[in-house]
Amino acid sequence: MPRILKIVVTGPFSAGKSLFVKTISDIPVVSTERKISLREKGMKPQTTVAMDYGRVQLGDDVLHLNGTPGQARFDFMWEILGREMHGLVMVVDATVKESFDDARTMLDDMLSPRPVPFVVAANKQDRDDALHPDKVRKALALDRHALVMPCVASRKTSVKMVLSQLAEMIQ
Ligand SMILES: Nc1nc2c(ncn2[C@@H]2O[C@H](COP(=O)(O)OP(=O)(O)OP(=O)(O)O)[C@@H](O)[C@H]2O)c(=O)[nH]1
Ligand SMILES: [Mg+2]
Repeated sequence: MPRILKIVVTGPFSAGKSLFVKTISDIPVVSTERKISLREKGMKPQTTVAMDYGRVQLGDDVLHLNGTPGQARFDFMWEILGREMHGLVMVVDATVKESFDDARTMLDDMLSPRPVPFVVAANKQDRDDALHPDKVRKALALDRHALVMPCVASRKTSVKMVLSQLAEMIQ
């Protein structure tokens, strides 16, 4: 049966959420990126302030991808974007351990009103300093049944793998 699934792509600041949605979307992504104010040296130029929207067909399923902002000052959007979702992707930057506490808090906040299937994407696995997905699972204190997958958000095959697994978990 063809399904239309609402998938939320969330995670801490700069984890790779926008790139994840852009890489896989069949349509040009609707994004709300704005210049970062008070940018520190080496920091990326833009951040998501409201949402990313993309769409992809995977087999029979059409996935509507709703990317959230990562910064807590835009957290009013998390509740709006989380409404009626079927599944959640938690993107974490596996090279930034300091972001794992934020990721765990976001995961609990998003799932407690509506427990849906989720996958953690241990992103930036193309970098030497990326933690192995099992280490990410441990750091996030997730139980052993939680699915934590390696991810490189710039690679379509990698993003597709994460989303296909999630779609399979959705009844
Ligand atoms: N090497 C590497 N860089 C990545 C990967 N995914 C994202 N990036 C880079 O990480 C930075 C952040 O990516 P974004 O897609 O803007 O992250 P975001 O989670 O949407 O960030 P916010 O919306 O600001 O919270 C960008 O410079 C990306 O190019 C990856 O898998 N590997
Ligand atoms: Mg973004």
